[in-house]
Amino acid sequence: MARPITIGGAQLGPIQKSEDRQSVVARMIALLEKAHARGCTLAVFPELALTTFFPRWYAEDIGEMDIYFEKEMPSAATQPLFDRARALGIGFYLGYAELATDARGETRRYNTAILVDRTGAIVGKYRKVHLPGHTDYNAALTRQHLEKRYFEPGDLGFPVWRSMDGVMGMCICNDRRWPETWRVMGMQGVELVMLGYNTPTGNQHGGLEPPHQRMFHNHLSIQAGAYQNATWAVAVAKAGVEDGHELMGGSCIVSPQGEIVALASSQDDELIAAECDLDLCTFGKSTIFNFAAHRRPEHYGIITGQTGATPPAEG
Ligand code: CDT
Repeated sequence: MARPITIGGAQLGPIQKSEDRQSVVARMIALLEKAHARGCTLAVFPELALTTFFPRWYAEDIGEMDIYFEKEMPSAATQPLFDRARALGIGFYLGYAELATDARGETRRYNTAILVDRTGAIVGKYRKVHLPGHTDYNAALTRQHLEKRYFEPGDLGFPVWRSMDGVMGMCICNDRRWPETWRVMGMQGVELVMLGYNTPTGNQHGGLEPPHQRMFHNHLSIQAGAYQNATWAVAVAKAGVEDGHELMGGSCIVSPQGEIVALASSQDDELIAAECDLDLCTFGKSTIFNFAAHRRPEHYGIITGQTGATPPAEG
């Protein structure tokens, strides 16, 4: 039996510091209209989709960056996106910076994504676990990447949700490079992993990793994660030259066989779409990646027992 769902990857071009949320939301709604015209019932937007990628800027006082965070969702600025999506019958993944207050009344900052269903209800929330970059200003780098300064690691794990006729999971940008991200969702039977990203075209450590390799690693990570867990994946960039810094495009939709079935060709606002039959996950999940039949967890303890690698002693 087929379970097709037509999904849109709603890539955004650059968002300059000077662009306000109302303008960005208008661009996102235009992409939703295109998605609807192509028969999509689910759309994926990038990581930190509402503003410029502010972690490239250093602020001594991290509170100065709170202007880029959302205190509630939907917010006044994003309500039109929720309203239009519901009217069109499209669910969506949205990445944003979340300013939360914990049970003790303390402020928490997360790099967050939510999944909204076709009725406009928020089905689930994910907070980015693998935060790349560094905490303090580093003059040796060609560019700062201060996610570790402005966010704390997510505290929600990698949950999946049964929604919109499938088992849905989310992660964010750097998470895609970590097989653990995919496998934890794979172990919950995930059928579609949605993720947004903001990935600089150049390596901040210098020229050792040219742009073509960075794009290769982007796709390699997503294709491997999808194949090894027999899941669809939709990965969506914020791309182009943002405040003088270039972010790669390459948004893609990947099948459970690990093949790219739709690929963005620009570094601008662009909709890619594909009909994704969620039942195609069954083949991999019941054969080569039949976890119950083939996994050997008694040999995997080192993965959760430590962070750094421990090579054998020399000599
Ligand atoms: N946003 C994000 O996670 N970007 C990272 C690049 C980090 S370079 C220090 C990524 O993995 O694409």
